Amino acid sequence: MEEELLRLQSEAKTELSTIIRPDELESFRVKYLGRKCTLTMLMRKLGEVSAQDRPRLGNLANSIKKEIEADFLEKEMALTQLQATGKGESRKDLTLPGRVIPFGRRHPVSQVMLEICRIFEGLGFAVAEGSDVETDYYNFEALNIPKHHPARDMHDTFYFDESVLLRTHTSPMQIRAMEKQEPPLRIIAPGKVYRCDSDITHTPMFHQVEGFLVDRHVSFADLKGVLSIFIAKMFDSNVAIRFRPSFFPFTEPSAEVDIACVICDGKGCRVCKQTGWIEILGAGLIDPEVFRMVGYDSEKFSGFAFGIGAERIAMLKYGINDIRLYYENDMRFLSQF
Ligand code: 2U9
Repeated sequence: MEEELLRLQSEAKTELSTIIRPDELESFRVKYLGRKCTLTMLMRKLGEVSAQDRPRLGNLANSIKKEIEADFLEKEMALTQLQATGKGESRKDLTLPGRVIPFGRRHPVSQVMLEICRIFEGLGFAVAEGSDVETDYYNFEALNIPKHHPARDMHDTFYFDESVLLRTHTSPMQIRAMEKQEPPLRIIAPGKVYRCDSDITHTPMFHQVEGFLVDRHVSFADLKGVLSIFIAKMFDSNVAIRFRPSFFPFTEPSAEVDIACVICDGKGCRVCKQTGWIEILGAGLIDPEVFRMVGYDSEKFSGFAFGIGAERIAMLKYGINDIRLYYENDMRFLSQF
């Protein structure tokens, strides 16, 4: 009997420790302290044990019963307290609808960047990414932007020190690519760029996708062909395009590319300043001086390059008139895209 009593004591302790709900506690009470419980049955059998052992076993049975009763009461109080503070298992309402997990989405500028990259990847261009922090050499010198050029002014460029800066375009990537590889090369460089500028059409940080192609016998006609395909895929396949002469230190000849205004269809409106045209990118044939800096022979090779401002393309695509809206993190604005 002693063995049975001790086993019961240990079983009761273990079972009580796992109880977390009031209904489990009631089952425990019936099992270990009820009128027909094992302990009561054992106590009733005390009359059958020898007179010598009876007092000892009787005392043991009584102390086990008291211990189980005390542990039971302690657990009951603990569960009542948990219920009152709302932390108890019984406070869980399993009929409540599940929590809705909000799904994020890509920022409109990221969407446009990806779309631009996909179009050029489809034309055989490989993506190259690099650091936002650059040196004066890769950002300016190697791109034929001499020491006294206005673009190098503190008012246009964020400097860390004399020769380390935040890149003002993704072109340094392309210089590095040319330093590593011989032509033919077809690369696009997407990424963040930084300029000291802020108004409704400029933010100090914006996104560019620049691209270039170098091979033998590359001409302006190749540039026109590639950019026409890009514009047809990005905008309407029938949109009118025009190339206007321009100047960039790293391309010669250079051009700015316009499309017929997507708002008024070329008729003239406030967005296109009544011209019927909207500028969407800059481009040109790579200046032989840039080739010289990377050790390419400009007698053998020629190439074209272009630069696209992603925010500008997104503004045109989505009819947005203030670039700063992209960076205010207003969910009412961003969740529309
Ligand atoms: C190398 C050589 C030439 C990249 C080019 C432009 C013209 C251009 C602007 C578009 C909108 C900058 O973001 S923007 O303000 N870019 O007009 N970019 S040609 O020419 C290169 C690049 C790399 C080695």
